[in-house]
Formats: sequence, structure tokens, C-alpha cells
Amino acid sequence: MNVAAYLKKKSKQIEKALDSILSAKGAVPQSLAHAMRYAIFAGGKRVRPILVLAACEAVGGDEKKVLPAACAIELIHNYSLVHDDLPCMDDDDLRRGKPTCHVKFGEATALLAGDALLTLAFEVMSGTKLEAVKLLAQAVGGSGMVGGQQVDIDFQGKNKDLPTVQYINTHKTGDLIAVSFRLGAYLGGGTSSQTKPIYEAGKCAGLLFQIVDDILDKEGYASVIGMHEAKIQAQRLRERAKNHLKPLGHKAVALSNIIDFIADRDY
Ligand code: GRG
Repeated sequence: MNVAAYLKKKSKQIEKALDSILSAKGAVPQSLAHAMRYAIFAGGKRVRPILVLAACEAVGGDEKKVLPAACAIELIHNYSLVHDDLPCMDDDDLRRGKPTCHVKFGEATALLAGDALLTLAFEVMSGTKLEAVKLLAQAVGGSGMVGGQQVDIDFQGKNKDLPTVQYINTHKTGDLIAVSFRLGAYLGGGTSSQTKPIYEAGKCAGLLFQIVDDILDKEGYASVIGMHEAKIQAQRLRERAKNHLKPLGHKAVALSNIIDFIADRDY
């Protein structure tokens, strides 16, 4: 299977669905709607929503049932980037090579665009299952992504030990990726013997994603355990993630190939 072609095809599908979700929000003030669209259509890779679709495929599920969750996860991912770029956080001027949302629309509007994207995500999720809404909320709230970001902030400029770096990686980045695997399998109608190993693979892939990011940026994990050890860990996580998927057979080939894509990315 050609993973680049798969990602391109699925990414178009996600963009179409995101476009119709944002277009349906008729009553949003224009300035806010512009900032929301700018944040969403700025050239992201759509890795997380594609993982949702591939996890659904791995359980032989119907893609239509997971598309809303896939879009909700991408809305949340982009809200987190808009907020992460704000002056009170990372204070970044560029994202994906373009001016960040607050540089383009001002801080207050960027903050509100993030809020509106997060809220919209849960409106979209309300059309799925209550359990899925809860799993997503847990993954991105105080004990998930937001908690990971808080610990990252608490330790800024301080030496981080390995458990702290692991906590940050697991929650700040890992939880949203892990829940993408989990919801794709769950909402795709997977049995618990399918959903469990897919979620385990997702946890490994989530950590892998951040370790690869740290290796590319020469920081975080790579600076605590060293570049060489970080590369060994990344290789181990890739193998563990793919091993979890083996019992699912050929249906999980796309998911497995995306794990390789995450491990091999060089940008
Ligand atoms: C501010 C609530 C809040 C949370 C922030 C995810 C996050 C938590 C911050 C983003 C900072 C960051 C660089 C995290 C590492 C994960 C990462 C590389 C995200 C970018 O993901 P990609 O490469 O982005 O999937 P695209 O551009 O493809 O959408």
C-alpha cells in the first residue's frame, strides 16, 4: 500500500467534512469565523483524523460512523495549536510557515477562535455516543492534553527528570493521538478484543510522535536521555505499536503504515 497516496486521499475527505462543519455554523460573527477557518485550513497534515479513519478500517467499521469524531479531533488539535502559539504560551509568530492566528487576527480573537473550535468539537461529538464524548473529554482536559501542557509550563527553564518528560509527552501530545486510535475503533463498532490492542498501539504511537518531534528539535526527551537513546526508544515504540496491531491482520495495514510514517517523518 502507498501510504502517501492514502494520506492524501483521506486528508481531502477530512477537509471536505471540516469545510461543511464550519460552513454550517451560520450565526458566527464574521471576524471569529475567519479566524476559525484560518486556523483549520492552514495546511495541517491531518494525521489524527486519518488515524481515526484507519482505526475504523482496522475493525472493519463504516467510515461514516467515525467521520464526526475524526473532525472533532482535528478541531481540538487546531484549537490547541492556536492557544499554544499565543504570547502567554509559546509566543510563536509562525505556524506551518504562515503567520499564527493571533498575529493575523489579534490575541483576543485568536483566543476566542480556539475556544469556539473546542466547543464546536463537542457539538460535533454530540452526534456520536456518550461514552465517546467522555473518552475525548478525558483525553484533552486537565488530566490529558491540557494537564500535560500545564506541567510543561511548570517546568519551563528548569531541569526535567525522565518521569516528568514522560508525563508531558504522554499527556500533552500522546493522549490526543491515543484517543484517535481508540475512538476510530470504538465508534467503528470494534469488539473489545479489537479496540483494546488498537488503543494500546495508539498510546505507543502518541509517545512515538512526541519523541520523534523531540529528536527533530533536539530537545525534550532527546535532551534528557540523549539523541542515541531517544532513537532507540522511538524504534522500540514503533515496534510495540505495530505488534499490538498484528492480531488484527491485513485490515490494520493502513494504521500500521501510518505508524511507520510517524516514526520516519523528518519534518
Ligand atoms: C494550549 C491547551 C493547549 C495545549 C497545547 C499540542 C499542544 C498542547 C501544543 C502544541 C505544541 C507542540 C509543538 C506539540 C508537539 C506536538 C506537535 C508536533 C504538534 C504538531 O502536530 P502536527 O505535526 O501538526 O500533526 P499539523 O501542522 O500537521 O497539524
